Parts: sequence; structure tokens; C-alpha cells
Amino acid sequence: MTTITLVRGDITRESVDAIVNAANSSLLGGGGVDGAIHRRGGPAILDDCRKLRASQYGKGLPTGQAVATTAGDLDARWVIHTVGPVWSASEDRSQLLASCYRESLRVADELGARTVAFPAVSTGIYGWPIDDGARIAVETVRAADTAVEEVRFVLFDERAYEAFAARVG
Ligand code: AR6
Repeated sequence: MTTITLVRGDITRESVDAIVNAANSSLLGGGGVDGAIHRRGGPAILDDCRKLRASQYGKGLPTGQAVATTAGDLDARWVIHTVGPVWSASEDRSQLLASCYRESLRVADELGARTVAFPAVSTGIYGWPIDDGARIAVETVRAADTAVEEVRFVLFDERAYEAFAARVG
């Protein structure tokens, strides 16, 4: 059984085995949580990302997939980078968002990570409505077949925290 916990705060301050990053397919950094992780984690994360691009992801990491790097100076062993879908009102991309959580947990299992911190993927710059983003996150983690013992959702603001709290109960 995976325990779900909720924390309000900055994910770069968490102490866990793996921190999930809401990245973009370039893997070369950006704003939001991605920017914060690279800033606090230092250049070792970007070095690993560049190597992954050179070796496997020359065309970028596809939406819905996940890949791990060092966590650099963060208080974690790994950062798992996943690429969420951009919200679309005309197309249902919820399977891609669910895939981000599932694939991140699959990578965590491969690494042997037991505690994993997630941000609310796609709900910032990518525009996904927070209530629906929280629903997909919690349902997908609950349904996942994983050895991860704790999934910690780290929510940056009160609105996001409330949306997850309403789902977790
Ligand atoms: N800790 C926890 N959550 C955070 C933090 C933080 N330090 N900073 C922001 N959030 P976003 P996306 C929340 O925009 O929507 C980047 O440029 C934020 O409030 O970080 O998946 C990437 O490179 C929101 O609830 O990611 C991509 O280009 C959630 O994290 C693009 O943004 C996700 O917001 C990805 O957009």
C-alpha cells in the first residue's frame, strides 16, 4: 500500500528519495517548479539532462514519459523529470497526465525509491485546472502498482493544497 501525504510548500525543500520535476520535453530547464529545482539543485542536474538528450532523447522527452537524473544539491537521491501535457479545452489529454504519474512511479520503482515527492504536474504554466489535475493525480497514484511507500504531493499554494485535500479525504 502506498501512503499519500500532502504538504504545502516548496518541493525543493523536501527530503525524499526522489523529487519529481514538471519539466518540458527539452529537459533543459524552464520556469515554475522546473526552474526552482535546477536553481536549488545546481548544475549537476542540467549536466545529466544534457547527457540524456545526447544519448536517448535527441528529439526531446515525449509528453507523459519520465526519466531520472541525479538530484545534485537537493536533499534527495534522484530527480525524476516528467513532461505533462499542456491543457486543452478541445482535446482530452487526461491519459497523458495520468501517464506522468504512472511513469514517474515506474522509474521510481526501477531506482528503488521508496519516498517520492510530486508537484501538481501541468497545473501551472501548462494551464491544467487544479481540481481536475488533483483528481487525476490522486486516482492514478491510488491505482498504481508500485513499491513506493509514500507519495508526497507538495503543493505550492493554498488553492492547490485544498484541491488535493478534497480528493485525498
Ligand atoms: N514547489 C512545489 N510546487 C511548485 C513550485 C515549487 N517550488 N513552483 C511551482 N509549483 P509549473 P507545469 C507548482 O508551472 O504547469 C516550466 O517552464 C505550481 O504552482 O511548474 O507542468 C517547464 O519547463 C503548479 O501548481 O509546471 C515547462 O515548460 C505546479 O507546481 C512548464 O513550466 C506545476 O506548475 C511546465 O508547466
